[in-house]
Amino acid sequence: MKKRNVLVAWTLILFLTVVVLEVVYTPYDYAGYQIANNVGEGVAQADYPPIQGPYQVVYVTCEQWQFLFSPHVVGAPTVTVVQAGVPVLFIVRSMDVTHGFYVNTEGNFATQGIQFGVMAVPGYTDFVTWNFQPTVFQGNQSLYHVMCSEYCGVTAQGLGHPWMDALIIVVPHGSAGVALQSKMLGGNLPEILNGSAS
Ligand SMILES: [Cu+2]
Repeated sequence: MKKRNVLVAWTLILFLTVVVLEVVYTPYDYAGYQIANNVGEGVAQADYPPIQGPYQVVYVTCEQWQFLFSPHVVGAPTVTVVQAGVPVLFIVRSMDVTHGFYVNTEGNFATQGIQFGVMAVPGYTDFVTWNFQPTVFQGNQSLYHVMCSEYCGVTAQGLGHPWMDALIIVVPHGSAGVALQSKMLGGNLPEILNGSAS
């Protein structure tokens, strides 16, 4: 092999390695990500921002490679439904390795309106509060996309960290919203917790 070809080959290998690492390790690299919304990498317990209750309590179990909600949509454990205007207390646990429970508005990452999240550290109970506002309803619901923001391993296509996602459906405040929420959740409404989580 000519010296030049060896150089070209190694340059290509280095370039591809950088690209692959960048794609795989992009927990906080999404376009539009705002550092001010970060609860802090490595934070085991966090509530950002500290919002007063009463809360709708949603449990999130993180595991390779999915987020499981309780309560959740009937037949869809990775989808939950919350009511706008009532703060949500997400209680987040990991069953295996460290994951990141990271929420943003659905759609284009460059135009996303909010991002918030919390680390899911094995052995800890982590929590984060958020008051979903009824701002972007399409029909009678708005959608928030959840993804894992901590590299947590990879396997074949269709599994692994890059495909670890979930969905939060926000319904309007009030009795009509609650009726819809109850219908989607099969009657299992989130428990309501009074007080402050901080
Ligand atoms: Cu993960």
